[in-house]
Amino acid sequence: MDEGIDRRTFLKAGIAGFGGTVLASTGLLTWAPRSHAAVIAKTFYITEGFVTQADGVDVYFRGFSSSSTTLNVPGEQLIVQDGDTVRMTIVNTLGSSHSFVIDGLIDSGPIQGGQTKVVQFVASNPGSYLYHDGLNVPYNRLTGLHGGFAVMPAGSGNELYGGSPTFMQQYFWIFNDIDPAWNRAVQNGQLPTSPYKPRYFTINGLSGRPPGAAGNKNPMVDSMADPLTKLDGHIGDRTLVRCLNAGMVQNAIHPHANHMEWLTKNRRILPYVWEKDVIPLDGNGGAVDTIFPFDSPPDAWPPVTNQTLIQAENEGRHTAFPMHLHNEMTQTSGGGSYLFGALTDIYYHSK
Ligand SMILES: [Cu+2]
Repeated sequence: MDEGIDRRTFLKAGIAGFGGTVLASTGLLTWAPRSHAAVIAKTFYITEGFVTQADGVDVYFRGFSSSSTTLNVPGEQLIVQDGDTVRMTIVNTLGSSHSFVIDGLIDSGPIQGGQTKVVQFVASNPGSYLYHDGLNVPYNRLTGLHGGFAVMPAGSGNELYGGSPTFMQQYFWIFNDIDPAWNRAVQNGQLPTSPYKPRYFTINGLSGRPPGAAGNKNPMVDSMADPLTKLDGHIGDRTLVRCLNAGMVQNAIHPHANHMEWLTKNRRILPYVWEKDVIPLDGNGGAVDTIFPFDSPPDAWPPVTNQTLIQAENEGRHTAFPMHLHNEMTQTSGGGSYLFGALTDIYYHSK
């Protein structure tokens, strides 16, 4: 029994406190390039609480949160540029030790329960990174202590790395898979004793709700409707999607409508840009960067053009195509409820 437990505040991540408070209502990463490096200061509070899953079950999580009274799973997305000095203040409100790690950039070392640590580093190697707790691997990371970190090339607003294919907007898709028995062990300060059996699969902390289900199209709970997760664009709005996997499961990212351009794998720039309709994403911190071109879908009938989009919108209809993972288990929750898993929608809008 962890005696620290009564001192702590258990948060119920509700709807309002959950997910990217600084990003406000959208998952779009907004970015304006600068000609000079800056000092970027950010404070994260390590907090804990419960998040209601797609089948109604409350599951224990810990997160790098934006305040001591919220629970953010994943933590807020951060974007800086090459050469910036990043100063992170990590306030550990829990009784257990945690750390803040970005592989290749920073490792805070252990931060004891109740302690605060400030770490500073210079951002380099433009690309997409998972920040995560490097202690008690992989349990603390799986329990929610992770988030997305992006380094832009200095002075560039439309490249992943200097000279990369260009984009007009960018998003994170941060995947996780959750075994509540493992989270419960972390809550109790123990190591899990059961084999890993993930029951929930999330993108940016949310699962999908299929049509007809309670919460369908509620952006607070349905990843297929949440602006933190879905893609929005006009025809031609080339969209960088930074895909990171905090979970254990190997994923296969499969968008409808367009193939995606596959730029990197685990931060290595690929020698050729392949256009693929399924892109593999490794478990345990895997990373791929892709561009969804937002072309008129070549296989859609009737055709999708700006004109048909205008007409559809005038008639009150959305034009959206799903992105789902191509392994069956990830499309479920609670051990089998189909379409309550990691999927989202790609919305085409008229200009
Ligand atoms: Cu499909």
